[in-house]
Parts: sequence; C-alpha cells; structure tokens
Amino acid sequence: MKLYYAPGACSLAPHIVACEAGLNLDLEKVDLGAHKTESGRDYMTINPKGYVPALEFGAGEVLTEASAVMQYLADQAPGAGLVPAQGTPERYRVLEWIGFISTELHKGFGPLWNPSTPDAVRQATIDRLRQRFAFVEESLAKGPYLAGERFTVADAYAFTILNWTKIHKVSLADYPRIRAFMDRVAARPKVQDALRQEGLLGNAA
Ligand SMILES: N[C@@H](CCC(=O)N[C@@H](CS)C(=O)NCC(=O)O)C(=O)O
Repeated sequence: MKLYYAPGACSLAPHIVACEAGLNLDLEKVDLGAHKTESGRDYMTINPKGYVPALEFGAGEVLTEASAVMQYLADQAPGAGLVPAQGTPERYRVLEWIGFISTELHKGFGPLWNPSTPDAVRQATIDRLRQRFAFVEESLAKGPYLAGERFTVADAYAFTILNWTKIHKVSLADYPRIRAFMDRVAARPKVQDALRQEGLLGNAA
C-alpha cells in the first residue's frame, strides 16, 4: 500500500492510523502546487481531485477522502482497536466524530489557507472555529480521547487538524483539555514515528 501525502496536511491522519495499526505502508510525498509526486509522476493521474490523501491499495486501486482512507486502514488491523467493529453503536459514535472533524474543523480552516482572504472573513472563520473548539473541549471532559478511553481514528484526525492552529496562530489558551489532548496524542510513539517520517518533529509536536 502506498499513501500519497504532504507533510502536516490532512494526510497525516491516515499516516498516523497506519503507524498505530502496525501496517506496512510506502509513502510518497506530493507537491500540491505543482501536482507532482516525489518520483516525478503527475499527481492528477493518481487522484484527479488533486488533493491528498490518496491510498494505492489492492490491484492498482486508489482510495481518496481522508475519512474513507482512515477507516480502510483501521479495518485492516481490527486488533488495534482504531475503529470499533462495524454495526456497533461505538462505530457510529466514531463516524459522528469523523463527520464533525471533516466538515466543521478540517474544512472550517479553509479560508485561513488562502492569503487573499479578507481580514473580516479570517476573523469570522476563527470565531466559528472557536465555537467548535468549545464543543471539543467539553467532550474531552468525558475521557482522554474523543470517543472515550481508547485512541481511535477520530483522534488521529482531530490531532492533525488542530495542529494547524500553530500554523495559523489560533490560540488554544482557552482550551486546556484540547492542549492536554494534543500533548497526549503527540507523545504516542507511533504518532512520533509518523511525524518523524513527514519531517515534522521539532515544529509539529
Ligand atoms: N475532501 C478531502 C479534502 C482533502 C484536502 O483538503 N486536502 C488538502 C490538504 S489537507 C489538499 O491536498 N489541498 C490541495 C488542493 O486542494 O489542491 C478529504 O477529506 O480527504
């Protein structure tokens, strides 16, 4: 299996999942601006949507969308407990988190990546993100991880996206449980492995 990634992008979430699951994964970096992979391939021929992550698996199949890629990887190693079993209420709780992280947090950061976003929109974006952070903060009162006692794909995803607060200088000072969560996840040895492999240790954890 090969994961196409960009350092620190949302592709870090499936990368963490693969490390936590103990899966054998090849990595290929993508230059998102040039749509070129590290080995010189046109990335648009791999994922016509042009974004990461993309996972090559099976007989030349490519799976995209972080939420699907993470679940696929986690399902390859059920013993690792990164997603609860299909059909259980716990699985739907994790899916609920993935939906929230994808649409409210991941895409919630969208305007902050665009240098031409006007200041007022930038501020409104941060205000909305802060409302979402408040919900995460409340939820973390119930346990060390989003779905409770156990680290799941939702935590890999939330950690990856919330790490962008450093890049965009969005303060987490009002969210002590989120800060503790970020430290807790960053300290996991497999998360350290993923960060190291992406060249992020020292500025991302
Ligand atoms: N819907 C996609 C969005 C992925 C996405 O936003 N990827 C970003 C990095 S975090 C990207 O590659 N952006 C470059 C682009 O859109 O051209 C998913 O959930 O996987």
